[in-house]
Amino acid sequence: MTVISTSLAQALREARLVAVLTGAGVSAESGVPTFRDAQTGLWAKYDPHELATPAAFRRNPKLVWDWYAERRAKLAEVEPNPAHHALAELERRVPHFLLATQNVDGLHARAGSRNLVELHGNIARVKCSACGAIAGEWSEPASSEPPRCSKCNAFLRPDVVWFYELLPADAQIAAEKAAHECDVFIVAGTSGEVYPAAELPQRARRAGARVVEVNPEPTPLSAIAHDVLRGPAGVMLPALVRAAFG
Ligand code: BJW
Ligand code: ZN
Repeated sequence: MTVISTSLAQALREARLVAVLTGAGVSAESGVPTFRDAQTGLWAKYDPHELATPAAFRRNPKLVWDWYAERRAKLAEVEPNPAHHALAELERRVPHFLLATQNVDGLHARAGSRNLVELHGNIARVKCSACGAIAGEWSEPASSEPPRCSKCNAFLRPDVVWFYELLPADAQIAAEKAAHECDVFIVAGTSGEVYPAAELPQRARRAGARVVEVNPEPTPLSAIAHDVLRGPAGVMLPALVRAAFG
């Protein structure tokens, strides 16, 4: 496990703006499966193109709806872990902070993160697949087919971002601005394989930020990180906040 350098602790203490990008690995210790991890990942069992694309939903709305309903039900049983809490604590310790998450599980907000953007949406919300009307939060059990929009009668779908879809513009703009302006950029628990989120640490690096990766495994982003903390986020993020702020 990596030791946190005094220079990294000092950089965090002196940072005016800290930006963070998180991925599924940050929720792994809460018991939420990641996407690409070989044994436990969601896509060890399912083909993403069967489930996380607009075409997949058009082809088989019930299959896709049920997959999300099942994940939503499991999320009701999990809690934020020390990684989520450490990021909420870091936000309280630095002058300016933005957390951009690819996670749709809502655990950062539940841990108390405030300046938070959800790049890939939120699994708790549903919207119309045709007119886009937001139908609010959904907690009903799976039914024989997906529910229908009250305005146009098309199927409702989870308010998440599938492959080939644009990210919510306000979230993406806020994340890009923070990447350009931050002093320290922390990228935690993501394989760095999905764009445009994976561009954020690269943009931060080009703009002069100190880039810190937290991940037990190497990723394509390891090469651009100034500091690589090789360990679970639930251990390394609390250690990082402790090293900087005691
Ligand atoms: C731990 C840990 C612990 C484990 N502690 N760490 C070719 C065809 C089609 C599209 C493209 C293409 N080439 C490029 C594209 C663009 C595409 C893309 O990037 N594809 C790549 C796969 C190549 N991107 C898009 O389509 C995006 N939209 C877009 O670009 O629009 C413009 C466009 C329009 C038209 C055509 C093309 C482009 C949208 C991307 C949306 C991604 N959506 C998903 C599903 C969300 C809903 C849901 O939850 O079901 O988002 S996919 C999935 O991947 C999910 C995640 O947020 C995202 C990232 O995954 P993440 O979080 O990194 O998880 P993993 O599992 O990959 O990694 C976990 C990591 O944790 C690992 O590194 C572990 O080591 C680590 N770890 N334990 C710390 N304890
Ligand atoms: Zn509608």
